[in-house]
Amino acid sequence: MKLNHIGIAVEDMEAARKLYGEVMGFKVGEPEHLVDRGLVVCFVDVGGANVELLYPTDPESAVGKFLAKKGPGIHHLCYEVDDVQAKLDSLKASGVRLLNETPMPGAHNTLVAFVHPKSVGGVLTEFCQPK
Ligand code: CMX
Repeated sequence: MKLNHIGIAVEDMEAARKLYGEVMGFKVGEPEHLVDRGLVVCFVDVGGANVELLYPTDPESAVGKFLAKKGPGIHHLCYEVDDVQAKLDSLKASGVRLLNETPMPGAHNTLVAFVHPKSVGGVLTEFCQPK
């Protein structure tokens, strides 16, 4: 198990890409529009793990609501596992509140699932499995 990415909610994707690329000097990928989730995501290679910039195209999406309530900043952590369904089953058995009972397709050819922040110390937590 390892850290795959840190999701960061941004108010302006182009400004954020410039900040991470030109100003901080990281390798910034191309934005990917996840239409069904009302979201544009963009991965930044920060060495070993990634930063995932998150820009909501829909104010009613999870990230849209987060931005309105808390403003820009860290939105979630994502851990990579070999078998996301097995991880969900074991978390559920331990009493952790799942937001997804079964994994769904995520960005970059992965299967992903989320766990409610209130059941894991206030941090929205995602698990992903490369397909
Ligand atoms: N990190 C920590 N706490 C968070 C949070 C976050 N990102 N988002 C919401 N919360 C907190 C709220 O502040 C609130 O706390 P208080 O009650 O103390 O004010 C509580 O969680 C609200 O919980 P809720 O009423 O059950 O749910 P919301 O409608 O606010 O939705 C959440 C929150 C996490 C359930 C919802 O955003 C969700 O289902 N997220 C998973 C999917 C997601 O975030 N997708 C975008 C990521 C990118 C991708 O899809 O790849």
